[in-house]
Amino acid sequence: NMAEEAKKLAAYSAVDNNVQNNQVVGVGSGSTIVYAVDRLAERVRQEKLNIVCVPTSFQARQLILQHGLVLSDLERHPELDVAIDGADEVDAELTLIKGGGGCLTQEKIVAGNSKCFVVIADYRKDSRALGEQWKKGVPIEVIPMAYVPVSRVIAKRFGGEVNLRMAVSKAVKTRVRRRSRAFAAPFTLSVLSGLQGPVVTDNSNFILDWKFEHIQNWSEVNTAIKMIPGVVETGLFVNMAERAYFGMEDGSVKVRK
Ligand code: DER
Repeated sequence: NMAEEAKKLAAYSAVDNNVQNNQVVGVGSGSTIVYAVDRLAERVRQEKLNIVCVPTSFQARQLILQHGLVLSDLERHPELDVAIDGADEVDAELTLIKGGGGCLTQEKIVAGNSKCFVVIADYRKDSRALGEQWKKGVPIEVIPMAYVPVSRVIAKRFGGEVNLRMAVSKAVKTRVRRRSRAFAAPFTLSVLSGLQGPVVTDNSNFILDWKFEHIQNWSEVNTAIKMIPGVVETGLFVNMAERAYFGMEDGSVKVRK
C-alpha cells in the first residue's frame, strides 16, 4: 500500500545517500527500518561493502542477524559513523517523537553516539509541529516502581494526560476438529487473552505515554522530564537528527535538513 511504498522510498534513499564502505552503522527499530536493512544487505552483497551494524533493540538485532550483516555493539564501536532510524513524528526543526515501538532508550543512545543521525519516515510523520498527526503522545521510559509518581508529576507540571502503556495480546484462534460425528463443523477454540499487564521494554522498564495538550519548548521539557527521579529516557529527540527522508504519496522523496 501507499504508506509501505513511501517507507521503502525513504529507507532506500537514506541508505543510498548516507552509507559508505568501512562504516559502523546504527540500526533503528520499527517497521520503516526493515526496508533500510533490506537495502543495506543488498548493497553489502552487490558492492562488497565492509560495514558493521549496532542494533537499538532485540528486533534490530534479529534483523541484522537474519540479513547476514555483521553484528557489533557499543563496547567494540562506541562511536558510530551513521545511525538510521524511524520516527513517530518529525517537526519543522527536526525535533522527533520516537518510542511508538517502545525502543526509545537504546535508539537515543545509539543516535547520540553517531556522527550522523538520519531519520526515515513516510509522509504521515511529516509535521510542522509535534502533535499535528501523532496523537499517541510522547513515550517516556520509567523504572517500574516509579511509574505512578512520575505520571502524576508530569501531568501536574506539564498538563495533558499520562497513561501506562498496556500490552494487548492478540486473540489466539486454534481450529480443533471434533472427532465425533455429532459435531461435523470444526469447533473453534478462541482464547482472547485481552490485556496482559504493562508493556515491558528491552531494558525491563515500563513506558508512559504523555498526551500533551499544547506545543511546548521541547528542549526545556525534555530536560525537565529527564530530571524526574525514575525517568530513564524520553521519546523527545531534540537537536539530534541531521536530516529526515520522507517518502511521499506521489512517489518522491522529500529531505528535511
Ligand atoms: O519506536 C520507535 O522509536 C520507532 O523507531 C518508531 O519511532 C518508528 O516506527 P515505524 O517506522 O514503524 O513508524
